[in-house]
Amino acid sequence: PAEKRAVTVALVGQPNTGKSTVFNMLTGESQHVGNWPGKTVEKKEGRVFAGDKEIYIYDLPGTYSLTANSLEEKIARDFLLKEQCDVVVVVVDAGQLERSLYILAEVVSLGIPVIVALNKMDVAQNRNAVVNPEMFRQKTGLVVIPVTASRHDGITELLEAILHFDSSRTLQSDRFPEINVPHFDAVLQKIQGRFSQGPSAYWLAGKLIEGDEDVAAMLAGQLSSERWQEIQELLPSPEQGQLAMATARYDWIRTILPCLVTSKPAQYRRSGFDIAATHPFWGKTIALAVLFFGVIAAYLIALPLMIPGFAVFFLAEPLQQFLSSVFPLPLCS
Ligand SMILES: Nc1nc2c(ncn2[C@@H]2O[C@H](COP(=O)(O)OP(=O)(O)OP(=O)(O)O)[C@@H](O)[C@H]2O)c(=O)[nH]1
Ligand SMILES: [Mg+2]
Repeated sequence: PAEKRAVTVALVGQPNTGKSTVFNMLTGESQHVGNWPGKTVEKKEGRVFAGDKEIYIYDLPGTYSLTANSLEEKIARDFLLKEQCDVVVVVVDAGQLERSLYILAEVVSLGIPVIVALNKMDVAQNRNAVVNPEMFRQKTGLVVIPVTASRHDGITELLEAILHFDSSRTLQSDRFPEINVPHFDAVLQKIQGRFSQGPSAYWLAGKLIEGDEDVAAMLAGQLSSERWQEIQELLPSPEQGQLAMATARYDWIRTILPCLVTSKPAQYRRSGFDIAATHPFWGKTIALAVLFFGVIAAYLIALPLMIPGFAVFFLAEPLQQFLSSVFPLPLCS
């Protein structure tokens, strides 16, 4: 029999977007799932056979960016940088699109083929926000699969997309988040074409601008000291660089977002009572009736409660006299 070809796939995305749910549905495993961020703290491997391929799927911890701010983020980042995965599936939350696109804005510049799993489509629909996968495809040039992982919707399509992924497909650079940051192009030029493996020069340049120490240490070790010196002279302060890079990514999100989501006007169906209660005549009649019966109801409920109160009031005096006769002074005076 023909040898099975292995494909490595990483599931990446913001915390709580549904990566482990997608993973479980794809692999039949049972990774910990719950409705709060930060559940997956280690990478987890699963395997599935499809077509003539053996697909290794990695569930990674949720991460807001590819900056190693926490151990979980470092695990996700190291996996993407060091393991040569064939495809990255970025799981985005269709119900919180703006936020969950941030990591996509960074991952697309890594140079690894990306598929977008547009998850929680059911949540978006319940919020009357229609997310349009076709527009998403057009605006980003990415393969976009609408998914509702918790109901297994779209999982077969996602597996198909992974199976048939055309790795020769190149992204058009004009669809990348454009980085309008001072000296970005100059830094990029100084490192472009120097590394045949690993992340793209585009991503590395961005990380240098952000003041990423690990990337800086790696490049300092691989470039000549003169070149590294030239680069360092171009770099802004880490704070300025991080702000500029984040702004560039959010600008990209804000340009594409309005094209991806259309909000339906809330379709609220008025019931018979709503119609009567807002009617010019019947509305006021109902309000008066509620007030009138409300007052009567208040008395009806209060009276039985008041009886024990009255009883205590009238019986207090004789009771005191009785007690003082049984227990003479000083207990009861
Ligand atoms: N409504 C709805 N809920 C979903 C869907 N997919 C996942 N969920 C729920 O979203 C929550 C988060 O899912 P997880 O799979 O744990 O998310 P995760 O991305 O692995 O989270 P971390 O590991 O913490 O980063 C859980 O409560 C899931 O049941 C979906 O398609 N629709
Ligand atoms: Mg998880």
